[in-house]
Amino acid sequence: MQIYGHPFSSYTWKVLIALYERGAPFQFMTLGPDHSDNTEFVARAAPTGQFPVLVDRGRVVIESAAIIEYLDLHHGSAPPMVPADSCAAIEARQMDGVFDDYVMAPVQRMVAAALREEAKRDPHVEAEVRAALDKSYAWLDRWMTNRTWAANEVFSIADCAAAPALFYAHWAFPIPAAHAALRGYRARLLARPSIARVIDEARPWREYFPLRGRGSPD
Ligand SMILES: N[C@@H](CCC(=O)N[C@@H](CS)C(=O)NCC(=O)O)C(=O)O
Repeated sequence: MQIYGHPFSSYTWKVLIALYERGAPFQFMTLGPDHSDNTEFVARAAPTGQFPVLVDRGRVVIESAAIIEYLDLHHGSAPPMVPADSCAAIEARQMDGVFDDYVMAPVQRMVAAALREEAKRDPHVEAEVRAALDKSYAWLDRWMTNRTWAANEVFSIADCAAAPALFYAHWAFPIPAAHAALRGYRARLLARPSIARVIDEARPWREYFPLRGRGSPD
């Protein structure tokens, strides 16, 4: 099995965390200017060349959530990242979507704005992203009160999504100290071995994070 991605990419982390949790062996196919054949493959495999992409015995799977569900079915031995019980699966998928759409997406919007040349930057992006994250942080702080993990009190796809989303979001727009439940959850995520591993593997690329001057990653 091959995974195309980049060690610093949030959605690659999401899948790597599931792979490390499940102890599934794989070959990592790094993307970037030094690996143009990998980059060309991904450009054809996914609609906008987004990653990660999984290739397994000729089958190509795109989208981090679908890749994680594929791993549950075919690779590794841990409990599934999307619970087998359909009711529990709804909560896991719900929280996966919350972290992707309401935490990671605003951060990606801010990253894209920061990468644009200054004269072409939309001056409203920062305030809009901050407002979106303020709402998400407050909602998530209430959700995480009296919870250990984001869904069903077991580690799941929701936590795979939460780890990169909260790692980068807090670095760019620190979570207020008053949101103790959310900050505690982020700390729990960062201490989990599968997540500590992706964070460590990404350290060499930290200087490329365009919002790096705004806060502290750890
Ligand atoms: N919905 C996709 C999002 C993937 C995504 O946004 N990946 C980023 C890297 S972290 C990417 O490919 N960015 C470049 C692009 O969209 O062209 C998923 O869940 O896999």
